[in-house]
Amino acid sequence: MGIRTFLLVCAAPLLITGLANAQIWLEGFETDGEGTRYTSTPTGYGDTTSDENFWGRNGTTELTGPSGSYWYGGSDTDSSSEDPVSVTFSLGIAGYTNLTFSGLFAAADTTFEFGEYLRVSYSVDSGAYESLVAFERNDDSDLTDGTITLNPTFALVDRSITVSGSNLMLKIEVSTSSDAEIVGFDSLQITPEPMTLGLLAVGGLGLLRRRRS
Ligand SMILES: [Ca+2]
Ligand SMILES: [Ca+2]
Repeated sequence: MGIRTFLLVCAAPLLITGLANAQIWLEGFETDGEGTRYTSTPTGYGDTTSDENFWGRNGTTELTGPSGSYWYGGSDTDSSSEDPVSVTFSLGIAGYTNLTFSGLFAAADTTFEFGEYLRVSYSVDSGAYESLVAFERNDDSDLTDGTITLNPTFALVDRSITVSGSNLMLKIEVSTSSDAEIVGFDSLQITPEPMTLGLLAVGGLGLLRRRRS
């Protein structure tokens, strides 16, 4: 084994570990990204220090356990000019096929009515939006996706996305009808799935093998 191959073999695990930790995207709302990192409809409104009638960044402790100080969300959103309200994110995903979406989600422990929700959907290269995760009102007046029931402490939610394209649009839509109905999300992330990394690793080893033969 030549010294160059030896160094490549030594570096491969570090490279793969690095890729495993590499997020394609992270949005934590610690600074205002309206119009640059995301687009809200209507444009984010309300005071970041108030939990009443808002759609945008919020720094209150009405929802607990966000990442950092700020999260994004809303309450009484049907009193705005739009219902549902939404926020969209545009990401470059060229070269990736198996992705994981994850985020922290929470909702104040209150009485939601039927027809109120927090939904996350996605679109690849301007195609139709498809549902990724949908928290809908159940018989107990909570918002749930059937597995995770939202409560005032942020909980981790993740989903796999298989994609083929160069642009991924993520859209979060919310419909609620009172100041007490606060929903929020934070630390939204897209990471490559382990399968993708495994293939990269196999591809890398194949390259080394060819170099050695
Ligand atoms: Ca945050
Ligand atoms: Ca309501």
